[in-house]
Amino acid sequence: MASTRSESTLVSIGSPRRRAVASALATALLATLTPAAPATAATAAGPSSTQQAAAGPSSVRQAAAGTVKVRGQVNRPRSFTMARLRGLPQHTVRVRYQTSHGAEKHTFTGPLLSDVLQLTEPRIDPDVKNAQLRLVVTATGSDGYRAALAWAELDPAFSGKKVLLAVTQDGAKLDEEGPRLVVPGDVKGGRYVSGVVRLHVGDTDALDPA
Ligand SMILES: Nc1nc2c(c(=O)[nH]1)N[C@H]1C(S)=C(S)[C@@H](COP(=O)(O)O)O[C@H]1N2
Ligand SMILES: [Mo]
Repeated sequence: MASTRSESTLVSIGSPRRRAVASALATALLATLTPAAPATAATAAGPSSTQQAAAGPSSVRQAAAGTVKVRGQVNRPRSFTMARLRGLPQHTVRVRYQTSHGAEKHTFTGPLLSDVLQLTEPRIDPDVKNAQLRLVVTATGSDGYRAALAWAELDPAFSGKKVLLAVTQDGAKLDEEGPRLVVPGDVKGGRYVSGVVRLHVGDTDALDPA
């Protein structure tokens, strides 16, 4: 119960993850705009989205959030802006999941994670049977939060589910905090990583070379 209790304690003062993401964004913004200024004002007050919008031009906000780097076992490592993610074929999913603060029900839109990753050309050995099933993908948020998926889970042809890198939640753009991993079918919300800044494609052969 220890982990549940600590999560509940945080929840009692608000939404810890949103605060963490917003706080990281505000700190990055402050560092960009006023490098010498201490971040105490923004972190103590908890920045509102209005304050963030008023803080500077959109180019500054873009630099702080909304760009996803893809690295690892890929032939073409690259970054995706929110605009680029919106330019890919868009899918819509309606999902529900459980959190420490109750049940959540949301509609997300965005590209399939598999479509995003295919553009980076994951290295798959054609001489190994179902080599793609050996791959794992991690998604990391701006707060360092991370969750892993096996390749088969994010391949809609395999799992039958649409795993998204969502750019909207309930019709609202996620441009401020960045895209969100959406894993339909997950009972708990833990893999709905918010503010994704990095995707890593890994080969499990490196973990178990035998
Ligand atoms: N970046 C980031 N994403 C995160 C978390 C986090 O701490 N950081 N918490 C996860 C957990 S444990 C849950 S239950 C859900 C909560 O989703 P909600 O904010 O839509 O309720 O977000 C997930 N995504
Ligand atoms: Mo959670």
